[in-house]
Amino acid sequence: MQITSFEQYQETYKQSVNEPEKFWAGIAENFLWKKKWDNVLSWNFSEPNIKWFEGAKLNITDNCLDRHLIEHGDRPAIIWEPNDPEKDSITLTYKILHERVCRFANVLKKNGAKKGDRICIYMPMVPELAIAVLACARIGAVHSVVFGGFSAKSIADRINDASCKLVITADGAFRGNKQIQLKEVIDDALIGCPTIEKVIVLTHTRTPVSMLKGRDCWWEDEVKMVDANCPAEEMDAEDLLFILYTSGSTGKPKGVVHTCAGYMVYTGYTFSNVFNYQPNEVFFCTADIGWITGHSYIVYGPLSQGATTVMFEGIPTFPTASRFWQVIEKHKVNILYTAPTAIRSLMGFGTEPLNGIDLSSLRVLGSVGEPINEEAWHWFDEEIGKKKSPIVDTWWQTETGGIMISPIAYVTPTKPSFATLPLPGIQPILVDENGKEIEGNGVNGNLCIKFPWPGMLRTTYGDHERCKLTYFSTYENLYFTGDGCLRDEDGYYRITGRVDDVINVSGHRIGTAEVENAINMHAGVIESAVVGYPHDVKGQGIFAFVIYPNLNKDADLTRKDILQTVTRVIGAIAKPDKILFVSGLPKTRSGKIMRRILRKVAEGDTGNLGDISTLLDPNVVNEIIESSKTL
Ligand code: 6R9
Repeated sequence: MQITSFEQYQETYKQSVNEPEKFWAGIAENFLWKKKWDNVLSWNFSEPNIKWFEGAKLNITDNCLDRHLIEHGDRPAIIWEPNDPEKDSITLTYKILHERVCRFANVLKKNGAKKGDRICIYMPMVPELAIAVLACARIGAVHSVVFGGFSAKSIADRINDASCKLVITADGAFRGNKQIQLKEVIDDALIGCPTIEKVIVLTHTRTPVSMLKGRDCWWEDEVKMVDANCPAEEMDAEDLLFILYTSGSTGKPKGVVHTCAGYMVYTGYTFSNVFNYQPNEVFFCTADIGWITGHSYIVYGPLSQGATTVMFEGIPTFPTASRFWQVIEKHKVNILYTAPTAIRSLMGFGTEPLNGIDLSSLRVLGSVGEPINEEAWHWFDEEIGKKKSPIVDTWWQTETGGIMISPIAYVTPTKPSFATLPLPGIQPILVDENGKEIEGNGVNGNLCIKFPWPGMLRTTYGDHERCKLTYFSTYENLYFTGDGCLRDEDGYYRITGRVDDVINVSGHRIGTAEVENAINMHAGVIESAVVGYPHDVKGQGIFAFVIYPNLNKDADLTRKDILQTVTRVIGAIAKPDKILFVSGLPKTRSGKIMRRILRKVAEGDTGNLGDISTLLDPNVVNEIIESSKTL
């Protein structure tokens, strides 16, 4: 199923559009099924109702583990690199990973988990995280992984939204020279989570934790009490595989739902093609499993293809800015998949951290999460890829399950800052505000997809109407991505960024409304408005305009207080980079905040604010501009 030439890509693409069902059925033949499908696809985008491979029976872990055992049981499945370079890395072969997943799956059963139950996972980037994810899939439980940077309140909201029954966590996590007390955060969260019956805790940082009798147990004790024999649960194609929460335009994060068969086929196919993965190569995706990139391209995609996947616990700059490059040298990484924010941050250290490090194993480079600027693209190409490794700039989303628009390594001619062309099976279209298709090349518009693909979301957990409203109602019969996009003269796509109220900070999606809600919870705050602004390393930074009439402490301390509140409510990842105290916000007569103006102020571009005559009180704008000069 690997495409090896541009002509073959063009042919395959044509076929995939003309006969999508035949195309995807052909791809699905490369996987292991307990029973094959009766029907490849039934769909409509109006409800929406999307079903792929209906009637098929499978378990994704049979595909990620069991099917590799006979021929490749001793091949490394996961190479784990710890935060501290002085500690040993760990290699789990497919045989060992299979054994440990089965054993932990039995632990889950012993603790009352069954098919269909939701399980929250809040863990550091250790092999046990991948094991926990796969063990859920093994027994048909639905995992909901929450990134280690979220607060107790965010975790509680997610646990309650999905009525989770179990939590899997660890005492703590290492991140550079910091430690995060994961169990403590979970204890705080669980005060408000009546559905949780059991908490399984892995020992990792060896920080003291409180263990509640009857509810909490140790991972290490539990695995001793069960055997390692656990046949995979037979799942229907459209049974839920996982929920992953992501931010949108409104205040409340949505639980994006992915199902078993389509997600498996799509992540496996895209992994194998986009990265041109060859047997025995080492693939290193630097994301955290708490995000979709980690789900699809650390765990499921690579493992379903029998690949060796690197899991890195640390951060690119600890203990020094050479760390990423040392990991690549040490494990002879062939394919590196990372984010523009990491590239820009490392670029800031120059080439000195690269001295004496052998990067010659690298063959393919990948980028994901946000638009990659040309400067970062060229640095990546020249300094890391030595101009011999193609860069795949992969555009996709939590909702799409896998990569959608991207070069295929060694197949698609690349162009800096362009995600280039749609993968086979993906039918993008650009539309104007009224939903009218913008045809031809050299055009700009809102990016939509007009035909289903196997990896797409099926619903938002517990609220199908919201899924319909968010993605399928803006434009009739189209999936709306929320991104703006340019199609250039060659028909190449370049993603220009979100057109909704979502900010992309270091590749993490953060809703402006979410941050505003958190700031508004702070005592003394009357109202706030949050916008994104260009940031050299993070891509976008968070700028908050806050009405706080009685500044009785000094402004700096109040700013820090507000940051504390945001950290409590959402997590440290949502902390504004800048807070400006203002006495009013620019509102229209109908009471809507004119964010366009605030964005200009945040960018420092106040020369031409456009028409402000519809504002209730145009004076507010001058005042905001004046005080912004004091920041
Ligand atoms: C995989 C992931 C999705 C949003 C998406 C877009 C931005 C992702 C990009 C990109 C430009 C790329 N995005 N990849 N923008 N070029 N190669 O990141 O999922 O966290 O859901 O974010 O990220 O704005 O809509 P997710």
